[in-house]
Amino acid sequence: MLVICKKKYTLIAISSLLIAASCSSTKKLTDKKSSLQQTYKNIFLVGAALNTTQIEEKDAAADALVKQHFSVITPENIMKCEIIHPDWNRYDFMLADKIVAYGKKNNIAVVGHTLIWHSQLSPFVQKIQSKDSLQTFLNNHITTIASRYDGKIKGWDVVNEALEEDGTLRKSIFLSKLGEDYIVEAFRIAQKAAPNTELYYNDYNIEQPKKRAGAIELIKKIQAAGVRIDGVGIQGHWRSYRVPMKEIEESIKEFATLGIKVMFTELDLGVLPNPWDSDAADVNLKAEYNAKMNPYATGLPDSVAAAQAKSYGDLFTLFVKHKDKISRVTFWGVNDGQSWLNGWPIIGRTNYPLLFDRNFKYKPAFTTVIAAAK
Ligand code: 9MR
Repeated sequence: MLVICKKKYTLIAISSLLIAASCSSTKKLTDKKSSLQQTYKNIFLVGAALNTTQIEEKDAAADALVKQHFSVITPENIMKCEIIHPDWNRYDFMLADKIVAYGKKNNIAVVGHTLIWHSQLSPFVQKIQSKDSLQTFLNNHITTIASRYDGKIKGWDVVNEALEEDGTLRKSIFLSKLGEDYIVEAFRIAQKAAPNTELYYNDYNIEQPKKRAGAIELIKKIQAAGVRIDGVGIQGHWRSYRVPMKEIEESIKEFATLGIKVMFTELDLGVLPNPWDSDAADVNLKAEYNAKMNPYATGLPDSVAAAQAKSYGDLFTLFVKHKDKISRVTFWGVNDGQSWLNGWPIIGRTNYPLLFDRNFKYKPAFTTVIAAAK
């Protein structure tokens, strides 16, 4: 018995030591550097997209960083149609409710992503044949979800990625069945269901001139219909060695003249080559793996980390210059290992797009982003 007790106490002592060690290392991690959200407090909100593990608070290291650094969070996936609305008459709010509760508990704003998107639709939506049924879906989907969280979240990406690269409307199921007015309609329904929630249009590459012109036309159309739109989200999936600074600055200015908030909503600066030399963040694009396309599989060279830090620094300097027009900058993930860019457009690569590395350590880019605010 005595032996057992001794063992038990030894075990308790060891596990206490481990807990203490892990607490102190988490503490060290969180104490080590300035906080992004504090540094940018009077400039704009700084956010991150959270994955399911993080939303369920099963990732302690990420949790500590989120609470220290971010004033706003976006669910990376769990508010998308295929998860939140799996069947005609069935909604699953379990995880969406969790992120909203997480935000409330920690005093972090939540942005809903996304109500109407051609991708990640539930199979039942893809099978809809008639215009009337799709119109009913649009109405039910937006009304049910947006009203549930009205007054509880900051804003919604009401429509996501409705444009082609040339600025014309994307040939989606919504366009083909409902016609081009579906976008104004989506905002009209959202405005009614969520009078206390900001409403945004969100897309990638809309800093590029042709697509930007398409986005401006679309936003003007919503405004001309007397429907509310509060902001535009430029996603910001760029490559760190080729950030389109000129186009970004032009876009900030042009979108701001529409009288709406400008946001960078899915920022990540990947370091890997793109097979098509493109920034189109179309989740459906795929290419074959080959080692040449995965040059940093064993680690990020210092020179590449330094170049990325410079790009992030330059970009945030530009954002700060236009702080009167920019309301939020959100990173698409917390650490490099959790980024979607490890699996897209080529599965199995090792990318390094964010401010924290795979071990939640601060990268040089963190320092330049902090410095840009000062
Ligand atoms: O990062 C998201 C990834 O985990 C998902 O597999 C993918 C498909 O749902 O969507 C990714 O997020 C996308 C976002 O919702 C819209 N803009 C492009 C983002 C990256 O593909």
